[in-house]
This record gives sequence, structure tokens and C-alpha cells, in this order.
Amino acid sequence: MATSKIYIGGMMCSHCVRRITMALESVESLKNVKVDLDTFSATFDTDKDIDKQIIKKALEEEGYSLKKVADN
Ligand SMILES: [Cu+2]
Repeated sequence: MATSKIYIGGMMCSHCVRRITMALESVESLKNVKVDLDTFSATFDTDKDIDKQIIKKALEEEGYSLKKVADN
């Protein structure tokens, strides 16, 4: 199990946090999703390599963007 961190565009309030959390939780391989409003980021655990396009699409469907995937 590896932890990944992503940075998200368009996040402004706790309502966004809830929507983004639900969007990421809908991606089957992501577990333990935590969205942080202060740093406009989210962390989650995965047991395989993350599919950036699937995450990007899940965020874009809710009106947010995937700005960056952190290296670690
Ligand atoms: Cu909001």
C-alpha cells in the first residue's frame, strides 16, 4: 500500500472538500481519502500505481482540476 498526494484546482470551501472527497472515493483503487482545504491537496492510499487520467476525469466531472501529482 502506497500513499499518494495530489494538488487540486478550483477548491474553495468545505463544500468543495466534500465533493472532491466523494469524487476520489468513487475511484475504486483509492482508499483512505483525505482532502485538505488549506493546501488544496488530497492524499490517499493505493495498492497499485495510480491512473492519473481516471483521477483527472473524476475531478473534472465535479468541476475541479488535477494540478499536479506529488512525486513521493
Ligand atoms: Cu466550495
